[in-house]
Amino acid sequence: FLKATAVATLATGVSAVAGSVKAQDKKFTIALIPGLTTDAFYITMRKGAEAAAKAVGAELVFQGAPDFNPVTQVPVLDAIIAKKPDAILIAPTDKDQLIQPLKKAADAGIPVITVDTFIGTGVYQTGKGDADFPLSYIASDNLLGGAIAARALAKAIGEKGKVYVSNVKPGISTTDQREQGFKDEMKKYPNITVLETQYNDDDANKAASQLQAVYARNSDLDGVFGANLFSALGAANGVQQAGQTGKIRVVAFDAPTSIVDNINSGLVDLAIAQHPSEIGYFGVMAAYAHLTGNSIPTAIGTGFTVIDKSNVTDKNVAKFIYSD
Ligand code: T6T
Repeated sequence: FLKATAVATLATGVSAVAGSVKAQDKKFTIALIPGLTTDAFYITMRKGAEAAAKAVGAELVFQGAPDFNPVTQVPVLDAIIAKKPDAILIAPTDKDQLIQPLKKAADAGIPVITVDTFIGTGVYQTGKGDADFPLSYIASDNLLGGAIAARALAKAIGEKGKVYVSNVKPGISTTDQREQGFKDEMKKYPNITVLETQYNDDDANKAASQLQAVYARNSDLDGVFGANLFSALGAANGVQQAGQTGKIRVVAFDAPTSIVDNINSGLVDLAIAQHPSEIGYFGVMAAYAHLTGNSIPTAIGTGFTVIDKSNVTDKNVAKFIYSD
């Protein structure tokens, strides 16, 4: 009799546990819409997101456009909304133009979290304005990144001379903030002139031609800040094509694999590596926490690793080089 009771209790216990596991274990589908698909930054972000999805048993859907442009990103977003995922993580390609398209997702009851870039002011859940509805913003501190770049470039050129920012286009929260952080910090260097920003539309070839054009107009050009992967890559190529390696100094945002050679050759002084994998990981974790009834922070800041000749071979640094 005793034995039978024990078995019955055990059996009840097991089914209770199985029941609760089942209730919590709904397989969530989390969509990640990058700024563009063919960018080592977002490829690396996807890896972090996949790792987190695996850890919580969620399915990750990664879908994006081939270029960094609201015109191509919005249709991808619409297609994702139509599939009704449990949550959307997105790097909005414009601060304003993605507000209404994302509002459609929120109105359809799909939680929205922005990763890397933000909409509106990037301050969410305030109850104010038309762009506070995303639950969280998970990204690097781009103002700080711009300031780090300015200090590094100022140091490289001996705190005097002419520099400019090679940037994507206005309206992107990340690159706007990097430029702002850079220019604010440069105000501390009275002997440095910051020339007009050159916008390349995320096209490295255009950034390379612009470098040569700026140099043609300013034979005393001392440095350039490449405010994202393609801007930096292109500006560095432009410096090399102009035969100015080591003379026109380059500070790069982002760290694709090619940055290693460029640092070793002296073409690039320093690269500010973001931690895209961390952004993806915490993006999925934040979505999962929300979906399972937990509150989440409205902003999560991720780190940087500054890479230069002195540490590029250190494996704790090299691990932040982006995946191809
Ligand atoms: O710099 C990243 C990202 O942070 C930015 O928003 C857009 O450009 C990159 O994806 C690099 O290409």
